[in-house]
Amino acid sequence: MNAPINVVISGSGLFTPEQSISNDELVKAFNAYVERYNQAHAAEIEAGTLEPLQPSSSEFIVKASGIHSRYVIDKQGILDPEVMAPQLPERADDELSILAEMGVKAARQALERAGRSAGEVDLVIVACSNLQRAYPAIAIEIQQALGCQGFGYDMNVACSSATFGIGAAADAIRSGSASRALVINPEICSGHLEFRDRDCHFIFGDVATAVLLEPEEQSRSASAFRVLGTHFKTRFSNNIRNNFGFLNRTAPQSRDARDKLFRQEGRKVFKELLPLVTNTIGEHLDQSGLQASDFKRFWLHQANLTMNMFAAKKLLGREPSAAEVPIVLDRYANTSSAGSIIAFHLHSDDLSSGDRGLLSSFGAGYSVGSVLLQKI
Ligand code: CO8
Repeated sequence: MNAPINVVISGSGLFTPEQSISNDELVKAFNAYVERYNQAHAAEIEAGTLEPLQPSSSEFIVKASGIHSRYVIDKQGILDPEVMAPQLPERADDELSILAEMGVKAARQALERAGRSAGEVDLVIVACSNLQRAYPAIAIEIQQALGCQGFGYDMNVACSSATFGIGAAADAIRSGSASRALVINPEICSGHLEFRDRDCHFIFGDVATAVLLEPEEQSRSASAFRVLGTHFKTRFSNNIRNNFGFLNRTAPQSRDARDKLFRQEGRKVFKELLPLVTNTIGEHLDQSGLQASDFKRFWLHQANLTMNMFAAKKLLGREPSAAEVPIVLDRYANTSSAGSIIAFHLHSDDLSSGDRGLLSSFGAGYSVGSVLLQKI
């Protein structure tokens, strides 16, 4: 019998859009929209038949989420009170699609860091929250753009897409169905965010991340992380939901209704998801014969600062240090599946051989992913 294959993450990549929006800029645009809306509906508001919209505030955003700014693909459209959405012109079928373009940039960096060429990759997984079209798969478009071999497919487990994608890629390499895999997470969260809704207008940002996985014995990377194990959990919930889909045209009366964009019950999510996250990670540690204290770093999903600190404290049984739980949501906001990978990409080079780190995602579904890593 062959010895089991150890799989490593041998490179990671990050594409950050050039434009960024501060809380103050976002709130100014939102409040201008609110003022216009309330003026336009003054008679109904006066008559008590319509509730006036309430303004947003930067102080609330920082206090409730820890977010100070977010990167976006199109700042102008989002900040125009008449538009309040990114404006991304459609591209012709023979042009590289925008999601593929971002993914290619992140993937190239992951390949470069791993010292590999695209032609040596034979599996491309695009794992993200919202794909810009039904088919052909963005992964297959990226496979062609990069010049990868083998096959590719898209998958969506919302914020947990990246960790589930890493699990699928590691399994494929171990089973022999692939020899080297790219897992790519292009997230244009601004495209499915309602910037007119003060409960969530501040939550998301745009980005793309990528990781390369390959057998440890083939790795050329000076900074590779062995995948010690993966563990996943899902439990159905409507508390984070987006009803956009190809059947919307079959019910034209509600085609553009609010439920066709992201919406959530933030408080309920907070309360229900946290125990699921800490229990799932706890289970994984137990199965692996390890404890939270055996881990130097926790690259957690980047949705909410309080949530991350609470989860880390629960796992460690003490206050975590800033170095143990790197935070990127302050300037990237919630980038869905990419968040924990950004944290990994920016905060893993300083670890030493033998150090362990835990990558975890949590989000819609509900879905939780836990990936235990060790620097080789
Ligand atoms: N400015 C001022 N006041 C506000 C604002 C605002 N912008 N927004 C709300 N308020 C008010 C509310 O109306 C409320 O007032 P009242 O008490 O009078 O009712 C008060 O402030 C408190 O509101 P909340 O209870 O909503 O505030 P929270 O402290 O709960 O904070 C958060 C809101 C930040 C949303 C918080 O609940 C949170 O982060 N929850 C966890 C969310 C989470 O982790 N979600 C994961 C989802 S991500 C995911 O899975 C990806 C899905 C796919 C990606 C989609 C991309 C678009």
